[in-house]
Amino acid sequence: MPSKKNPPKESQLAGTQTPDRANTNAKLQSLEVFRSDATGQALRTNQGVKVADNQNSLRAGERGPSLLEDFIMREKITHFDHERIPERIVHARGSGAHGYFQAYKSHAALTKAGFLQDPEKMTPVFVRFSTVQGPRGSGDTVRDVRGFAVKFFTEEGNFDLVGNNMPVFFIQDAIKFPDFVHAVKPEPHNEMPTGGSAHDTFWDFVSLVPESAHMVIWTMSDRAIPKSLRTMQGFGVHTFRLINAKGKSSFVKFHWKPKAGVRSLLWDEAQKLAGKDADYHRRDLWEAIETGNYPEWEFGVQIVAEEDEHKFDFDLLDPTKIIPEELVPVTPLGKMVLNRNPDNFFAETEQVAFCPGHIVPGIDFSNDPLLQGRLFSYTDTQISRLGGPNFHEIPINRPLAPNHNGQRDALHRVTLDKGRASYEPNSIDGGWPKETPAAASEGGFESYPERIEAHKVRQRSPSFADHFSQARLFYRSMSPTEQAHIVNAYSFELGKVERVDIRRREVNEILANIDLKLAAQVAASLGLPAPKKGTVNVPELPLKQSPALSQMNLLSEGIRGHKVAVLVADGVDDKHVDAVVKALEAESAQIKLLGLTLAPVQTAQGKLLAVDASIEGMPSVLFDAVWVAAGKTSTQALLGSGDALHFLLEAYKHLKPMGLASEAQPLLDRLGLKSDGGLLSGDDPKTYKAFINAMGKHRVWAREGAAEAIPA
Ligand code: HDD
Repeated sequence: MPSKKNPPKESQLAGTQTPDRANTNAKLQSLEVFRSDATGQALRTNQGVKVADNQNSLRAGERGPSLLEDFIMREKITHFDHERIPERIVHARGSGAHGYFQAYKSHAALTKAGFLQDPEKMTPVFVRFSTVQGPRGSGDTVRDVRGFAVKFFTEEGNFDLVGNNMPVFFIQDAIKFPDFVHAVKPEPHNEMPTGGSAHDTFWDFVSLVPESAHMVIWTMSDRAIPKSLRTMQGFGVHTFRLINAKGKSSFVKFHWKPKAGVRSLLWDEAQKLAGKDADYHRRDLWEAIETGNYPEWEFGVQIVAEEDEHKFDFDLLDPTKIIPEELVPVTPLGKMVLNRNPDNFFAETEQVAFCPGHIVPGIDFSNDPLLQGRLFSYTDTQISRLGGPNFHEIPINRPLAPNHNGQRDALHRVTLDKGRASYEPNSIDGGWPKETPAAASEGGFESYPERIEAHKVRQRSPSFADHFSQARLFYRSMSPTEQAHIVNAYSFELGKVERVDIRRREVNEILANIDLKLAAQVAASLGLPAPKKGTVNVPELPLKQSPALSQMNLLSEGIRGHKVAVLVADGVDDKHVDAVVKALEAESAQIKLLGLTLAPVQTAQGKLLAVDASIEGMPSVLFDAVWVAAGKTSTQALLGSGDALHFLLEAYKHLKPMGLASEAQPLLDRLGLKSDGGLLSGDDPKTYKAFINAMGKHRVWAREGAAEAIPA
């Protein structure tokens, strides 16, 4: 099993490595001069005084009162009293990682951005994934949008791509963001629910705001319960511009495609995980990096020539619309690999400050009114969250590019600016720092000189008016299984809404406009009449389905990083365990041996076999698949364990591939489970292969009907 002690061979890390990775990592880290290592150092106060006693405060006599003069205790407690900073108003719960970006080749024809010119160049990145609704301590597996924010530390300055794992958004104009967030957040009177949207204020808002329909159906789909952070797509959402050295601009949409494929949890699994391991996604990301199974994404763009801006049946500036990949395929630009965990969660993941307004020459904004508002909001929020306008000096936010200018002072200023002239132009300091011309060879930033001739108005363009046709496209592009999950999600969420008029409005005025069958199914589960027709005319799109939207088409090759539980007990056949583990390790799966307790298992051959965890300690929801090893006695032991039987039944119910040695058949008999395409028994390499193939399909979807009949 790959572990920190036993990392996979370089050759197993297909596609993620370059020969000089270690050097590059060392080089990138050496740029971060702020990392502090206390190894071998004396304990001192913040003023540098060595501390002799960190156990006892200063007092008048052993049993006497504490003394105010105890500067050591006062300093320590004062600092502690102020350890918390305000959490992010949205996206408070997050997990971060370092890595690098590397272009596949030069993309000079498309953009002059330096980090996209040279395939040899590795640009450091820091990524923060997040949920949106819940506070810092909320569960990872709630139904929610996931933030996907990437900070590229390019030589020309920081570029932040602050995206989500869904390609659209709830609203079309930033002025509505506080309304939306107030509606989705826990309700103000009782601060419930934590981490979810299944409550009245959210559904009240979205049922009154039809522009949210497309994004809401994404959040009711399996995309909102990702299996892990490394199995999510990422999207820049808005249309941006890329500009080449000749000044030619193209519209682009940014995409991240995970090497590990796009996979999701089942809803029952997600809910259980929120209790069994609230840090499920954070832990998965951390462990994947620690064991050398580096998450990787392909970075790409959909490119629309300037002159084609108006050739679509939607507006490129409308953030509630995708450009279907069938119309404009994604052009791959490079890859991102996450290969280093933070040293300090607070200093890095909590203090990192993203802003969509952080761009570099060769990239520019579009006039998307949601993006335009974001350009203001992020810097503004950091001022209260991170305590002033110097947050760019916090180590995790510092650009690797130099950043000299005339900005001075303010709270927590760290830089010690030398010289007398903090203004420009100046003659006193030789005129420095000076402007740089915008020519590509020079590198000064220049905004794209878009011609604008317009009235100053508060108006939405009529080209933003269709709110349903793409929601419909999404629904109709889903497999029947995915559609069923969407019906269940709407039913569950609306079922939690107390007010019947809100439920009815969502069904009649939103869902009926997306798809009448969807509306009828949700209505049935809510005990409402099925709507006969929609409330608006929804344009029929020439594109009836977009296969690129269905996760069924987005699985990875192979099972690298999939987690497999191998159940063992006293009397297990250790040769069989070896053979299974070898077969799975050859595919770079991550294997855990689970016993009835943490005690080593006595094998049939008389050896002691160490286990990784107990069956009770690592429930089946933590795994992608399960194998039961051979052994007559061990099977008897498992048959006598309620935990083991529950583990298997739950794995079956969650449609997980299961493999059992022939001798373990009595377990299936006891549970009344029938073999299927993903429930296999046998002891030969052919069975292992079939098991691995079933894992490659992620779940045994054909089992869904049989599994539903089993009590949860
Ligand atoms: Fe936002 C955080 C993504 C619209 C205002 N947003 C934040 C984060 C992500 C996004 C990933 C967390 C960054 C991190 O990890 O620190 N936000 C989006 C996307 C949007 C979007 C993809 C639409 C396409 N956001 C949006 C609007 C506004 C904001 C319209 C305000 C007008 N977002 C914020 C914020 C946050 C934030 C309040 C909270 C913490 C922070 O910025 O740094 O300013």
